[in-house]
Amino acid sequence: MVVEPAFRKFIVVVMGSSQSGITQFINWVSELAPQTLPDPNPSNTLKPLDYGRLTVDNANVIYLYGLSDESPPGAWSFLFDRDDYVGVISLLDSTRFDSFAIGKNLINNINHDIPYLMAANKQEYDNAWDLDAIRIALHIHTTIPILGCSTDTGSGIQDAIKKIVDMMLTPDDADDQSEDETIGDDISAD
Ligand SMILES: Nc1nc2c(ncn2[C@@H]2O[C@H](COP(=O)(O)OP(=O)(O)OP(=O)(O)O)[C@@H](O)[C@H]2O)c(=O)[nH]1
Ligand SMILES: [Mg+2]
Repeated sequence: MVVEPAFRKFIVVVMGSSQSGITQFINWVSELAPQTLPDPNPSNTLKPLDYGRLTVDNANVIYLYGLSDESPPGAWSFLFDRDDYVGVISLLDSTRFDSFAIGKNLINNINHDIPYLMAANKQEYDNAWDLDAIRIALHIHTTIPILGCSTDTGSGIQDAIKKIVDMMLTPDDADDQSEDETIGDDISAD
């Protein structure tokens, strides 16, 4: 008898500063035409979030949600509060130091049992910070992956998705991260 594998739903929240490339990231990965979801609050004052989906196979589907600092995670807390696998990609604009600080502060506001990695976008620019420099500047512990990517060329995006899915499937990594919450020291971009 053939046993069908259990269906798995992966939630990937892509968070970062405005203009870091969140919309392009999600649209690059997603099999759907570009989509957004409206603010769930009655006031509807927040920016809609980007939404996408990637069907890996019959048993594994990745749902992507994009939050920027204009759509703070608090308003979308239901995304992080579910039984599905949840992981976060913190998207940084590698050409802008202020984007690093915002990305890090957004990460500080989520439950650190959730696995996360940093994706340094716009790496193809000559003035892009390299990954080691970003790690040093932000005091990111070596247990947190920092991957380079470009949502213009597509380089590094699949690697980031694969990595965050791996991290969701290996909760021990998340435990390691939670012990390293010191990476979450607030920093300012001035
Ligand atoms: N060269 C280059 N440009 C990029 C890259 N990613 C995004 N951009 C550009 O950066 C700008 C912002 O990209 P978006 O995907 O709209 O970024 P966002 O974070 O969704 O921005 P907002 O929703 O407006 O806050 C656009 O002009 C993109 O074309 C990249 O990897 N390389
Ligand atoms: Mg956008």
